[in-house]
Amino acid sequence: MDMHRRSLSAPAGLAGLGLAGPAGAEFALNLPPPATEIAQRIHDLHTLILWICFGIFLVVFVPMFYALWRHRKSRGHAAHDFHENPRLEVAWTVVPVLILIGMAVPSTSVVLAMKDTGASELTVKVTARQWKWEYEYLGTEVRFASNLATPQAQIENREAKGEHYLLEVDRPLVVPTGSKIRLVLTAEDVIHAWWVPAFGVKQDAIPGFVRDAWFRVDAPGTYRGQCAELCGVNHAFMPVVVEAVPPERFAAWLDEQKTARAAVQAASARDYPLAELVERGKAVYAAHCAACHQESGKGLPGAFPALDGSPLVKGPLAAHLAIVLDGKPGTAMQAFAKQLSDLELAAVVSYERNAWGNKTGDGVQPREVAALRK
Ligand code: HEC
Ligand SMILES: [Cu+2]
Repeated sequence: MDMHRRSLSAPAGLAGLGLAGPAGAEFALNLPPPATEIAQRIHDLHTLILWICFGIFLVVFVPMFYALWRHRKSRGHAAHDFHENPRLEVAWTVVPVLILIGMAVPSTSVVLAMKDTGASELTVKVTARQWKWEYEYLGTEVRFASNLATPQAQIENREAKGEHYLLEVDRPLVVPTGSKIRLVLTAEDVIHAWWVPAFGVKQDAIPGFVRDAWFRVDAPGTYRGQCAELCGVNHAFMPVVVEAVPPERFAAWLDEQKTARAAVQAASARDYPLAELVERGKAVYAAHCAACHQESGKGLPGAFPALDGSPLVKGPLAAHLAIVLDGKPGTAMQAFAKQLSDLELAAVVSYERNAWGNKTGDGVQPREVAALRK
């Protein structure tokens, strides 16, 4: 099936107009190339409605401008003085009604198809948080967070921006090609929206509600999108990346996740020297905490507290662990107990206690974190 051929692509010459800035090569007047049947149908609907609008435009404006020009005053035209023409009035009511019905029928059919999440082969629960997506493959133990992977140095213009600037993550959502994937979406803090333009999916994730959406991709590849609901200062930093792989590779990937999970559990079962915990914690901090508390540990005054020099971080372990595990309800500080492994939690807490100017010289072992979970 060639879905792309039928699409109306913008004349290539437009890209050379210099309107497009750095993304010039991608500048196009149309929707992005569809990768799913629904996206193709949305695309076709959009094209159909555009042509209908264009037809109406011609029918209304061509005679109007012609009449204005033809019957202009300078030619000595006097206005006709007629009123009420039942035939004409019925026609200009009935014709638009028919046009509207002609538009409503295909639109409704596309909307119904978009909402039909039945008979799906795989369900992934998507939980949105400030500012990352969490994916849980229902019926399996596989569950992970997907964080922005663009280096901070690119964001702060200390390095050149990469090809997928702000559209890259550490762990993409992996799905099999050719299967109907159902997403059930919710959020833990504010409203976010999961959006992948090539799939024709844009669904709000709302705290306290579960919404669903679906897609089926046929071509293996990497598809990118973004959060599409303004969700706080780092709204621009929670991209969506989906990797569609052939079913055999998907099955192998699922197995790898199980093995990796067992390895994480095994890794959490022993003690580590403090230096190693701090070293590991630095990476966990960069991936999960630095977006708010900053790499420097200085936070952002008024929004995110500094951890460098924080009495809570330098104080008794129990209170420090408690806020990292359970978060602080009603604030952006989320509970990390379910998001991170015992080892990651032990590492990040040990790191905070020994990074920057915090030189407590103490740390916490994974088994101590495990004990707190019960
Ligand atoms: C989405 C933003 C965000 C992320 C990500 C985040 N925090 Fe926080 N954190 C906050 C906010 C906001 C507070 C202040 C809560 C309050 O009002 O007391 C806070 C408070 C804290 C405190 C208490 C500091 C003090 O002096 O009271 C610690 C410790 C902490 N965070 C550790 C972490 C760790 C460790 C991580 C990563 C695993 C992390 N945070 C990730 C937003 C965040
Ligand atoms: Cu968001």
